[in-house]
Amino acid sequence: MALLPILEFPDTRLRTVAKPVTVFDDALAQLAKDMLETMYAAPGIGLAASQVNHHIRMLVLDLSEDQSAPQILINPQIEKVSAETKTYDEGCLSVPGFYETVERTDVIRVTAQDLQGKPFTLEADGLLSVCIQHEVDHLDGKLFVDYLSSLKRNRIKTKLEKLHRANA
Ligand code: QAP
Ligand code: CO
Repeated sequence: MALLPILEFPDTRLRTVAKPVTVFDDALAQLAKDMLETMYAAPGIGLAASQVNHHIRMLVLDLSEDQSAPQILINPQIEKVSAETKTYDEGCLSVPGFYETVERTDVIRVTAQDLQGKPFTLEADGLLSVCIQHEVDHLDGKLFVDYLSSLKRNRIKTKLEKLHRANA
C-alpha cells in the first residue's frame, strides 16, 4: 500500500508519451493497486500512470460512489463509434482546483488488456467515455487544458506555478 505523488501542470514530465506494457508481472499489479489507492485518497475517478511519473500505458478508474467498481485498462486503444460529441466540465488531479468544459466524442469502443494481459473490449458513453478519453490523453502526454484557449490555459498555468512556489 502506497500513496504516490501526483505530478501537476505545468510539469513537463506530464508531456511524456507512455510506452506500451509488455510484461504483466507482480510489479505491474502493485502499481495498479497503488494508483487506485492514490486516486481514492484524492479523491478522484480516474488516474493515468503518467500522472504518478510511470510512463507506461496503464490507467485506473472507478465511477462508483463507494469505491466498489475499480477498473484497470492496460494498453487501451480507442475507436470512435459515434460522430456525435458531448461537452463535460472536466477536472484533473494534475490540474487541482480547475474545471473547464471540454468537447469529446460521445460513444467509443475501447480495447485493452487486464493485469494478466488478457484482452477485452468495452463500449462506453457518458461519464465513462469522457473519463477513458481524458486518461488515454494523459498516456499521450496530453492534458484537458490543451483543449482550452491559450488565454485560459496560461491563466491556469500562472496560478498553479504561484501555488507551487508558495508550497516550495
Ligand atoms: C478525469 O478527474 C475526469 O481539481 C478524472 O481539486 C474528469 O478524478 C474524468 C480532482 C472529468 C471524467 C470527467 C480534481 C480532485 C479529481 C480537482 C478526477 C481536485 C480534486 C479529478
Ligand atoms: Co487528468
